[in-house]
Amino acid sequence: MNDKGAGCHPERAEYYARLTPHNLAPLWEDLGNLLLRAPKPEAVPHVWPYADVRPLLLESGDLITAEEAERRVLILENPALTGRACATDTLYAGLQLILPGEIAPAHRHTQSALRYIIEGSGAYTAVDGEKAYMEEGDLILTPSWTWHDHGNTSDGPTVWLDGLDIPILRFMTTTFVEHYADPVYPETRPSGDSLARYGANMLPVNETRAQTSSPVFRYPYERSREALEKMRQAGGIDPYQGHKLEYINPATGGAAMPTMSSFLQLLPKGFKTESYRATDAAVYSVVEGAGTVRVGGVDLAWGKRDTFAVPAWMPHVFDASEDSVLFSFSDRVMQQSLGLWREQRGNQ
Ligand code: 1HN
Repeated sequence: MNDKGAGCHPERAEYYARLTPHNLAPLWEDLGNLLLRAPKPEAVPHVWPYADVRPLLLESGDLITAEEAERRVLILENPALTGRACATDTLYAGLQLILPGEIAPAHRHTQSALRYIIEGSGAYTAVDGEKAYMEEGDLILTPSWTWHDHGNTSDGPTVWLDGLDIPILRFMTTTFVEHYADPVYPETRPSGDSLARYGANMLPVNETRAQTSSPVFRYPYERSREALEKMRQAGGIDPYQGHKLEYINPATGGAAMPTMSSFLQLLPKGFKTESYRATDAAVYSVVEGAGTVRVGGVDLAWGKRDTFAVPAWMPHVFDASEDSVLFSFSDRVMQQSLGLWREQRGNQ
């Protein structure tokens, strides 16, 4: 309560009470919550250890099929945002399970989605008629309004992290979904076609189609991991992020999708980052290694296959106790395209 407030001024309180039935409210009472000196995310830092989630996720496989569920996913709920499908204020994350022989039926939606493969080999996502076969550590995209279905023709369970811009599209009231008439969308291109055309540092000649999202659907871990290793060998390291690369749309050089940025970073054993914060919130998946992150005053320990959330504008410091590789996605590109993104290196 400030000294402008109703508490010190009974005549103002009486006036405010008469505003309410007209659906009016005095801005001056609320201005301090609307104009913040710095962002105040609702989300809190949190880690979802894979050892806790995995048995519960596998249990869901006995309760419901992928086809009945449409998508058999456990939502990673931020403890401060339960019931809202939010891992951070702006990002949705979930862990999806698909068992051998199952299919998750074709649909498309305006939300952009990314999948980061955590466990298993040989399941696939088909994107607009092209299958992308999954290996651990691969990034697979299903850009906005692309038809997609998943299948598992391998002999083991496959688990991946889903990252979607659900809270962002909900806020913009731009959510649409369509279900395909058949469970599986027809195959129109051979698997690997998009990577061949767009993923060899070349582009098809005379191609004019608009590219708001990357035409590459699968970013194989092998290649990204090798690039990080070469960076390490070359020497020099960013004190705030270690060796960090962004997944890009090769047709534009920009982020792979318009609302979510995605990254892979290598933190060598014993490396501790300097304090860093930015206005984008991020969800991390641990591909290799172990360590801790101190974020917004909270210490989170992480290991292989764990997922953790770093809310917006919270200073964070990574400490890698082993050679570690972290995948992450964030809302950075959306903020950047609106001219809003800020970062702060060090404790100024
Ligand atoms: C979705 O379509 C998928 O296609 C995964 O695998 C998770 C969460 C909310 C809304 C749509 C998928 C989703 C989703």
